[in-house]
Amino acid sequence: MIETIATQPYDDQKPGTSGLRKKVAHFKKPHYAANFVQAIFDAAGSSDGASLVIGGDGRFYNREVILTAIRMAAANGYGRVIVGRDGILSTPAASHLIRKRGASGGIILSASHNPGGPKGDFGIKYNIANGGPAPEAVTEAIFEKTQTISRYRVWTETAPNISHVGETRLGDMVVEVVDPVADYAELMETLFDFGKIRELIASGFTLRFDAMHAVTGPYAREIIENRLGAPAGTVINGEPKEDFGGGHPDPNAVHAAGLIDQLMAPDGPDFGAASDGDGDRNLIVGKGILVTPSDSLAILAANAHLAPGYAKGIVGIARSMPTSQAADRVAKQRGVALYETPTGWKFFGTLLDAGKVTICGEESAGTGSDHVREKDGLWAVLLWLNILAERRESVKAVVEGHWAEFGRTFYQRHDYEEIDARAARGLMESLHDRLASMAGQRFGTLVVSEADDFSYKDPIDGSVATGQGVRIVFSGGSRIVYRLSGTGTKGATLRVYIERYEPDPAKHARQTKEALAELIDTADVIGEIKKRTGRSDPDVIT
Ligand code: VG1
Ligand code: CO
Repeated sequence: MIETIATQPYDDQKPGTSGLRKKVAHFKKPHYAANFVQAIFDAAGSSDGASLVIGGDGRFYNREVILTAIRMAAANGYGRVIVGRDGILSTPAASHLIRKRGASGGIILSASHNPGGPKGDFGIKYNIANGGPAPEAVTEAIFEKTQTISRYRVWTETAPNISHVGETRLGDMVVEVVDPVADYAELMETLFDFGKIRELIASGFTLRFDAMHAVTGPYAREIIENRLGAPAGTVINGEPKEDFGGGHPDPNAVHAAGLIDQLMAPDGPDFGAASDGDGDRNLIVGKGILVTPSDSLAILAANAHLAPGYAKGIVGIARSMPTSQAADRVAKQRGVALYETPTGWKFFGTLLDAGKVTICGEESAGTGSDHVREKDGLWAVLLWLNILAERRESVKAVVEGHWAEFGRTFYQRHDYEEIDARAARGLMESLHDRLASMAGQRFGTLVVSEADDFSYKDPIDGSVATGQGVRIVFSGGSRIVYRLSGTGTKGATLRVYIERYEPDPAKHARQTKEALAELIDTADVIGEIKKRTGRSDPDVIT
């Protein structure tokens, strides 16, 4: 039976870069999650008999919200929900299921790389029928609905057990529980030469995959250990836990330091990788070398044709604006298009759907292709392995060879986390105020050639996104970019992105922080970071 529950709007349900993210305690306020789910259904349009995919990264509170969402879907006219067993679906696996099953959309419960557990974060994200994150027009419509909501609909009876694969019913709706890994693993087999990678591993190539106690554990075990024959134990921290084992499932130099240390040891493995909470990010480490995500994007784009799924070559590359321009050089040399979009995967969807690009990436450790409409951590790992299996060179040799051919783009991102929100806004406003007078100004040896606030007009649907980050470009092409994060749940996070191109191979072996020293100092001078935030150093450097 359909029950209608009276509720009141919350004023803070505006989705950020990737869905709605708040502390668990915030999500547990009366009707908070239900309000947002109803707003999704109201904004998504007709659900009559449609299919909906539901899954999440297994974090604390996942199951409760999934069971509520199933009951709400039944009361809102959906014909079928497709749920990962135990509520588990990685973000890329959910994207694939939506596409494969022709669902009208999907609800992904995740706060991605943010910590979990009762004191951690929770999140809800809506993906549309193409499998990708809802574009801004849809997230805006959802937000509008949350502001006027007065009731939501829920099926009275409890949702069926989601721990067993199979079909049951709730009212008129079919509840189909699926193996979260099977379809995804099958898709990977169509893109990559599993036989070649198996041979590489059998030849003594050693690897480590750190699942960080997050969602990719079962996926990586099935694919890397079972199907590719890596020895048991290759996947570490492979048991998904509600609080990610107390860790922070962000595969970067700070939170994956243990894995990186192993790879820096002379007797360590040949290849290391890690993924984040919901499985869409990737970290790639070779013996003695950490591959920056921007370089990884460029290298994958340059070598993708070595994998069967991309043997015909790529048609174009898209990267988010703050991502380094290393990929641009590959696009230019290969004669394919390069698109620069705002931060967040939702901006790649139209380009992928229109067949304008094959590979997309962000500096935040996200890489993916037209196989789904999300970034995909394990996909990036498998593409790397396929390339290594073809080239039979070390990661270090591949990276250094790439720099020798295309030049090296030194790159760092500095994050200042949980800073005072007013101070952060003041910093950005002050930058805006000075933009017009910036060109021509000199800072040490650096001269500003252009300065703007990035805005983007989608070349396919014409939609416009403004205020996407302040860019300061210097003559010679070095850049500093400032923007505020749209995924944090406490205070504000300032991200400062710094890059410099170095064509001279004799200078490629320099340490990044030395190569960028003058730009790093200038970032503080122009941004007035210390003065305005009281912070002398970033919390995280990636
Ligand atoms: C961050 C990253 C962005 C990424 C987003 C979602 O956003 O910078 O590149 O798309 O997280 O990734 P922001 O607004 O905090 O800079 V995930 O893996 O958290 O879904
Ligand atoms: Co993620």
